[in-house]
Amino acid sequence: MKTRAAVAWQAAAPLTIEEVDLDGPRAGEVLVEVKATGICHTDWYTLSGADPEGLFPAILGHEGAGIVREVGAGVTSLKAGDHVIPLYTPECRQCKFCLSRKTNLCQKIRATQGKGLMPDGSSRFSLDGKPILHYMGTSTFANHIVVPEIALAKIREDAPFDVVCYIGCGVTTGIGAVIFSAKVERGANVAVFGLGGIGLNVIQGAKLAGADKIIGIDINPAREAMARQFGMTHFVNPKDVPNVVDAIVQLTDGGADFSFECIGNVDVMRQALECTHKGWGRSIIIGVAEAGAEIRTRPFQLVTGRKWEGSAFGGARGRTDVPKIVDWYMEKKINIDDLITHRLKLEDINEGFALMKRGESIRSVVVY
Ligand code: NAD
Ligand code: DAO
Ligand code: ZN
Ligand code: ZN
Repeated sequence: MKTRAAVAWQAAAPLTIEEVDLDGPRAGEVLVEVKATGICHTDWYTLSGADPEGLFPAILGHEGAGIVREVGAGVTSLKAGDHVIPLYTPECRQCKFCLSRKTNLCQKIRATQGKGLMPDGSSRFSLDGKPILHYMGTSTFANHIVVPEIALAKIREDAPFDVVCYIGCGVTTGIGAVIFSAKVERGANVAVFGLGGIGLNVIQGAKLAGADKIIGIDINPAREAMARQFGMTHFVNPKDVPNVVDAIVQLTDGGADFSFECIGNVDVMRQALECTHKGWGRSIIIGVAEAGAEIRTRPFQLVTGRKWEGSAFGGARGRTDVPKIVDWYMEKKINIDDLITHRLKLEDINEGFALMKRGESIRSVVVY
């Protein structure tokens, strides 16, 4: 079939809208009509050329929601008409990683997904007979995609696509880091570094968990108002204090119980660790730093009981946890509506990246 897609031909060049060819689903695969997709920082990271694993030409996008249109041989858990969110972190429930119950990082299709290919080593997208690569196993900047069954979460049918698509990355990454990875306890003090599309979801996750002080840290003063709306109790602008670590230690009587780095800056990662409480503080890295970057601290920080950890896709097991997060939204336990600042047509997708780069959007959503 033909479908419309925004194609990334090369690094640092605008996406162009094309009618591409899409082969149908093979065994274990599913054809999905994407109804909406968010534009995330990671799409920009790859498009900018900074991602050393970025491959071109490719169809980017990893934050979508849509409807199953056809299933390939052997697919048992989904049927045409089901509403789904594609998962860049699949959940096969059979690999060593899934069976361990210690991680959400399913490895069943990792090798081919990282090469922009389907599990059988080929691409379903092409134009003029030349293959175009998939991206993060999702490629939601195409109106139709073919995805392995294990990389689709089935969701309730009354959930609006142009909102719950954000659960495909940012919402789950932020809220999940608090609930699934850190398991923040009621009454804990939490520090959140970076109040963008991820950090604001960490803030609302901390509120959901019943945290006491929720301290937001951002160099952009414009982020304070929205973060307060999502549950932040204290705001620190690093530009306004002599030492951001001291400021947080004072606000929390010795240090935060949990901190989350939601920027991707290794200097801030150090601040996030060192502002946690001696003896038990845990600092969770969510931000993705540039290739080759390294983190540093004095080892005595760890000897004295602080723990440095990380979280990918919020520690969520996608097929199991994503439908629950959709329920939380539908039950109004979490707010996604106010984080979606812009809605665009596919033709205007480059404007979505421009809004992100100018810091004017929290989340732009393309509606097909
Ligand atoms: P964003 O640009 O929307 O937000 C970043 C915020 O950090 C901005 O508000 C900015 O003003 C603030 N900031 C920048 N430098 C700062 C500094 N030195 N001190 C304090 N604040 C500072 O980005 P986002 O979409 O929220 O993504 C955040 C990070 O999370 C990115 O690195 C992204 O790649 C990563 N990410 C990780 C995962 C995962 O699974 N671990 C998933 C998605 C995104
Ligand atoms: O299993 O090695 C692996 C891949 C894990 C991917 C986790 C991605 C988290 C960070 C990337 C940002 C996603 C938008
Ligand atoms: Zn993302
Ligand atoms: Zn697995």
